[in-house]
Amino acid sequence: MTRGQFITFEGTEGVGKSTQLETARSTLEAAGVDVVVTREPGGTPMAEAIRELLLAPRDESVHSLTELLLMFAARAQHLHQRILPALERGSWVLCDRFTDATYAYQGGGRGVPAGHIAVLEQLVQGDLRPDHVILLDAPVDVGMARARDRSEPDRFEQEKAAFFQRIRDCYRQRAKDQPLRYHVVDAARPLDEVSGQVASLVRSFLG
Ligand code: Z5A
Repeated sequence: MTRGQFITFEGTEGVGKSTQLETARSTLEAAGVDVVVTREPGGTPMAEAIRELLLAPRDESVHSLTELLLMFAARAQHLHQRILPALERGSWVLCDRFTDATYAYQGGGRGVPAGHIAVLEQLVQGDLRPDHVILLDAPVDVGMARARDRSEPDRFEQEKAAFFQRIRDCYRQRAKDQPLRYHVVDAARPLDEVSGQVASLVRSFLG
């Protein structure tokens, strides 16, 4: 049995990750691939409960290490209960965010040293890294405007534009540093163009 591929979707809020995950799912299913779609934080009942803890707006200020450890607690559960079993049975896993989001949000956004994140990454994941990271990149105000129409902002969405700018800068730097793993898509383009680019990228992963 050949191991499935692990593909993650990243970017600042509202850039279209959920939308493009569906493009990737339908492209792969049309090619006969068994696909598992999931998200972080979340993906199992317990990890979804941790997601609720993380996203709930609260009066108490949340320490950056508390946030970091909860992200990896949810990830350990998700990885071992859901992602690894799916990859091992040959399914492809499409995940809305993964550890690259931790480097961008907790690292770039909150200022946690990358070395601390790397220690937890190795502890929780061993050598597992996404095979491909699709970075949907758009100016912060474009994503914020797209996300604005939704319900009450969560704890992350309450942050200011400067926080999301640091996150975007961090993602773009990581894409420059890891050009084989990262695929940058201009997410400010009209929806049909972005979907077309994501579909052809995903087809190229089929080999
Ligand atoms: N987080 C973290 O801090 N550390 C971590 O390690 C992880 C996560 C894993 C929850 O993530 C929060 O967790 C997140 C980071 C943190 N906080 N923030 N911000 P999330 O992924 O669930 O939340 P999100 O980033 O806010 O995702 P989102 O708002 O759901 O956005 P999206 O999935 O990228 O966008 P969308 O729902 O596909 O599209 C938004 C709207 O734009 C929708 O109406 C679309 O129809 C429209 N759209 C999409 N593409 C286009 C184009 N090209 N043109 C026009 N309109 C478009």
